[in-house]
Formats: sequence, structure tokens, C-alpha cells
Amino acid sequence: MNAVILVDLQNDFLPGGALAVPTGDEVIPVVNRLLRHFELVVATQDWHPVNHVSFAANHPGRLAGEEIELSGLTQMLWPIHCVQDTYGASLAADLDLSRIRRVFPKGTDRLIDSYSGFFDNGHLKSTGLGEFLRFEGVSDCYILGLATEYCVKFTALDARTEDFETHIVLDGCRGVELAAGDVERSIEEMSKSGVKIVYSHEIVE
Ligand code: VGL
Ligand code: ZN
Repeated sequence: MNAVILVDLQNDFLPGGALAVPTGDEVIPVVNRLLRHFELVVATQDWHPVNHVSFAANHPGRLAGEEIELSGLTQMLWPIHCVQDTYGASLAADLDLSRIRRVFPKGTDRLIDSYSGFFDNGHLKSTGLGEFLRFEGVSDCYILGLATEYCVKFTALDARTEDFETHIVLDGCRGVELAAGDVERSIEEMSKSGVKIVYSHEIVE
């Protein structure tokens, strides 16, 4: 069975949001059109406590865009975003929410970040997404959302290691592109790991 995983389609990642992904809003109509063709739709939701370690504001003297070492992991520092129970953390209003069966929060532990919808960045705890998809009999995951080279990429790589056939719907994704070429490199990395790159028109006529 096919499932769609919508990654972090939240107000803070849309233009005007705290961690806006350029033209991120353009994926919403693509997503809504695609959803009608899938039996099972799940979503991930970046859902941080206000004192989260990924926020530059919680590291005096540090700025967003800098990297630090945290328990052996490299952590990019971000502006405050997707704080639990705020408007910024809410799923995009124009999204067809009625089609989403279950939402998986991530990044809820203040001490570790979580780009993937399956595990935190240290692969210490599961969000339950993999178990849920297996229980539902899913074989193939179609992944769309924000941002291509962070949460989409890590969700796709984990979907592969969790043994799902994994497809990225590229026109349903947008990247941050902090450094030129980041998005392109992330696509190559996904391809090399066995993730299939597809476009929505190949799925929906
Ligand atoms: C994301 C940075 C920080 C994402 C989430 O959804 O790609 N990026 N938190
Ligand atoms: Zn985050």
C-alpha cells in the first residue's frame, strides 16, 4: 500500500514565518491535488518547547546559521520556530487537513533536534511513524514538504533504512538553501541511498 508523508507543512516554514522556506507556499496546491489519490496520509509536525537546544536564542553569543557540537552531534542553530501550541507551529491553513489520518510531532525533547519524522537526530527514540506505517501495511512512502535538505531528506533516508520503497515528490518540496547547492546535494544523497525522485504529474494526471 502507498502512503504519503507530509513533512512540516507549518506556518513558520511558509513565507512570513519564523524560518521561512522561499516559495514554500507553492507546494500546498501540489499537496492538496496529490492527497486525493492516496488512501493513507500522515504528517510530521516540528513541535519544539521554547527552551529547545536548536534555537540560537538559547545559546548566548550564538547566531542562527552557526553550528555547534551537542553530545557528539553537529547542531545547526535556528531562529525560534515551531514552538508548541503557537500559530507558527500549526499546519498550514490551506492544507486539506481532512485527509490526514495522523500527525507525528517531532523535536519535542528540548535536548535533541529531530529532522526526520521517524527518529531524533541521534536515532535514540522513534516517533512511532515507522511502526504505524508497518502496522497499516504500507510498502511505499511518497514524501513531500519542507525543507528539502533538512526534514524531507532525513525523513526519506530513514524511510529507506526502515525498508520502505521511498519516493520524493520533488515539485512538492522546497529547500532553505543556506549555502548554494545544498538542495542539489541533498537530492543526490537521497538518490544514492535508493530514494526515487518523482514529480506529481507522474502520479496525478
Ligand atoms: C526544519 C530546520 C529546523 C525542517 C525543522 O522542517 O526542515 N529545518 N527545524
Ligand atoms: Zn525545528
